[in-house]
Amino acid sequence: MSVHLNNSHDDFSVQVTFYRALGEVQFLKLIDLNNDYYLDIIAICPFDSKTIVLFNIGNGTFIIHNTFTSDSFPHSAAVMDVNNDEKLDIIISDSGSNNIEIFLNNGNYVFNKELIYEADIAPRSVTVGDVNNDDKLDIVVANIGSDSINIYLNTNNGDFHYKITLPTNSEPFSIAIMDFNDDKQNDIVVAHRNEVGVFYTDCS
Ligand SMILES: [Ca+2]
Ligand SMILES: [Ca+2]
Ligand SMILES: [Ca+2]
Ligand SMILES: [Ca+2]
Repeated sequence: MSVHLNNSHDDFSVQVTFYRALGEVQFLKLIDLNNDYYLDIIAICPFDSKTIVLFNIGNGTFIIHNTFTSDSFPHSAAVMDVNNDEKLDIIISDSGSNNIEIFLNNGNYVFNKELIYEADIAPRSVTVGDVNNDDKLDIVVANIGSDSINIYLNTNNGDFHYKITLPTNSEPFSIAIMDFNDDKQNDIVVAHRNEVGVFYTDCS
């Protein structure tokens, strides 16, 4: 995994490698995990079952802070404070074991697997957002193997056992949450192999 630095000519010609994976790196997420205003990197290598957390130390250098292992073929990561301790945690969709795995931040940004929720078949993409307007972030997963999404409602300070399943069109690869029709209710957008679909919140 490497970063192309923007030089003064905007040609991004300087490539700096920070991590060499055994298998392919198939997922990247940029987020400031440790509240120092520098975006950090979460990268996933499904074939190694590994997630790598690299911290940005502010001068174009990323250092590997933590790597952790999933059961089988992790494919996507989302970030939220699951247990309300004001430290961000990482949620992984593990497409080989048909689970979502929650790695809690131990306070020093070491992430340990503490919770597992069952998904349908081959959860390929995970995201978080408030889908029922209660100001608590929920977890939503796209299952490429069963043509479905699972919505895990945050029912009580980080308890996600209440699961709703919705059928989708063929092969949902990727999922995101936002309010597409400006009705103040978040909607869910799903990317399939050849199309994009939106689930609008039914306010009736
Ligand atoms: Ca940071
Ligand atoms: Ca937390
Ligand atoms: Ca919610
Ligand atoms: Ca909406």
